[in-house]
Amino acid sequence: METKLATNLIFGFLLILIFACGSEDADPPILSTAKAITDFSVSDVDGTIDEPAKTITAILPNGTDLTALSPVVAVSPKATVNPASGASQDFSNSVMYKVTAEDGSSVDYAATVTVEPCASSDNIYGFTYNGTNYEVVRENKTWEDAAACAAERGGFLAEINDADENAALFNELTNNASITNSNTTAADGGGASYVWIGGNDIATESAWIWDGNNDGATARFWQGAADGNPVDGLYNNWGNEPDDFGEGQDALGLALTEWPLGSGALGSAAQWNDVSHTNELYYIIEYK
Ligand SMILES: [Ca+2]
Ligand SMILES: [Ca+2]
Ligand SMILES: [Ca+2]
Repeated sequence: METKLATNLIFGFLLILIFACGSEDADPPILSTAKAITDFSVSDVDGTIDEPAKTITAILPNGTDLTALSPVVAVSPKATVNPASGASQDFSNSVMYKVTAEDGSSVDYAATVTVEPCASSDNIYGFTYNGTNYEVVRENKTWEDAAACAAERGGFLAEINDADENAALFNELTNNASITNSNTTAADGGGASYVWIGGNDIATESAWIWDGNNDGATARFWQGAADGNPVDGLYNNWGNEPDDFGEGQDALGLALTEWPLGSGALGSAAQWNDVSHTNELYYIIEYK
């Protein structure tokens, strides 16, 4: 009996020892609560993370398609993120990124991606004439890109409807818009200076239309070359043009100087010339 009692005591002691050791092992591990987005980049542009607000913003170049972007997202150690880093997302609207910590707690970040405007406000001169708002944009674009920017801003390349409007625009361009003429020249326009307005004959040679947002909804104002005719009595202010010179000239420039520059044999400042639509010129936006 004594032997058995001793054995039970030893066994009991061992049990207590094992239990004691075991209970130490069973202490719950400390799980990380860290759940921050620590880095966010999209198309090689670093996003700005506002940690208190749980928002992320990034601005991509004008023209970027926002519907399929794959941001690279870094999160706290042991946390996970959904959508995953590198997963393609549609950023037409903000996208929520849920970060889940090791302990299962989570937080949502709203990621908003926008594109730069097509024109910098530093390069825009706005004015009003006869109740209509206009903007002169001192940035060089092809006629199509200028028309696209006009449309993006809610307007159209200026459509000049009468001599008073032409004179008012020319006055603003030459006296108030801070244009350096040598920054907006067309080599095929006698080396003179021009700004884009909304006319072109891109679709049909010699059929000149107003289509300042390039949407195909048009009004024809001129038919033919320099010896052509106005259509429906609409205003024109051509120099000795249009002549579709050289490789072809399909877009409408309002001249800031005479052309050819220094001679003026073909036209005067404030008149119109057809020049290649691939020239990169300043432009005038009109708003209805
Ligand atoms: Ca107009
Ligand atoms: Ca032409
Ligand atoms: Ca011409």
